[in-house]
Amino acid sequence: MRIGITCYPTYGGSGIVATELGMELAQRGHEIHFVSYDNPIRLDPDTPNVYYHEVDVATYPLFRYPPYSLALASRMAEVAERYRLDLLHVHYAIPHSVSALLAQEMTTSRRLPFITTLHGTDITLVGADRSYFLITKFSIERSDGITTISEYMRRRTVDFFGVQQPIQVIHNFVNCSLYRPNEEARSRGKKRILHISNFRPVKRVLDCVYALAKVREHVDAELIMAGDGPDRGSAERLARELGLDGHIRFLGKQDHMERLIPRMHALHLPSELEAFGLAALEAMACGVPPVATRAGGVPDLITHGVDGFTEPVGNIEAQAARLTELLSDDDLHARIAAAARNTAQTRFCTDLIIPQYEAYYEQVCNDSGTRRFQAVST
Ligand code: GMT
Repeated sequence: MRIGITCYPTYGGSGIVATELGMELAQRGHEIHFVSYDNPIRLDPDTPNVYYHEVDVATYPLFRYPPYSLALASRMAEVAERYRLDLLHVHYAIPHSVSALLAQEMTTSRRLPFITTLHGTDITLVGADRSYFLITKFSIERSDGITTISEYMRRRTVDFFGVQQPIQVIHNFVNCSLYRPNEEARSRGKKRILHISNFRPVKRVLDCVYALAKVREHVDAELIMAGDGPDRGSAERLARELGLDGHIRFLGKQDHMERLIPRMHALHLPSELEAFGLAALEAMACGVPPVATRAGGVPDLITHGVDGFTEPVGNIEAQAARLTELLSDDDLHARIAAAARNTAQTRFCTDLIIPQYEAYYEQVCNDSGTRRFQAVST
């Protein structure tokens, strides 16, 4: 198939999933066209069958807010015509599904179906905001196919937006050959706790710092903070105030998580809400046990006490206790690490999930052909 993919190209789970999906599909022989304002991170430009089409957003003195959504729609329609795309697949509802809807209207030679994948904050934060509620609902309902990444997100979208169309749950995935344990790398140096995020308030990054203070009462551990975003400054300040600055490293944005994660002993994900928790899945594939919050779609991924731990949001005491156990009890660590790797391999590995997207694409294209036929014949 020839597929157009649009996502946020910057650091963030939805862009990562979209990029890796595109590259996996390309390896399976599909022709993939990324349409976005920048080269998506993690996109290997050397991948055969992958093309990137940049969206130029012209400015004009009248434009207080340059209309990216329109420039995107225009580029999507142009790419769809020129490369005879079979469908568009957009990640993160706003504004991508609105642009896809416009591109569909602009494509007159045939019906161009589009699929929207809902990732989390597009529903829970942005879509819930009064300014975007109606347009989010409208563009979801007008999508030819809707997928989301956890059962929690499916329920939440149905309950909150009253969407009647079926929403297909296709979980996030991980490449288990790339993300794999490295015992040798883990055996060197101190015990290390990893946090990965875009440091937005929903990630509760300060909880990582407070938890480290508690863990260090028992274990000489350090905290590695990967990523960047609005709350990085306050996390750095708190680390200084608590006298922990020598024990926390802020790495900023990282391109090669598959190299960093296997060197860690635990992952801490204390989010207020997490639609799925891709960072936890990547850690699990590397045999790094996650300590996360029992929030949103996380229980779709982590079975408490089996392949990781989930504790209540904001209960730093309980989260720190789990981290301490993992860092001080080698048998427990080995058991959870093996189970985590097993979960990634048997439930969320690319070989299991990518075919689900392929089957869904076929289904949507077939349904959309039927719909077009019905429209023509009535
Ligand atoms: O919050 C992020 O990490 C970014 C955000 C996004 O939409 O870019 O991530 C969401 O999508 C990820 C990939 O599907 C999920 O794994 C994250 O759980 C989800 N984040 C939230 O719901 C807060």
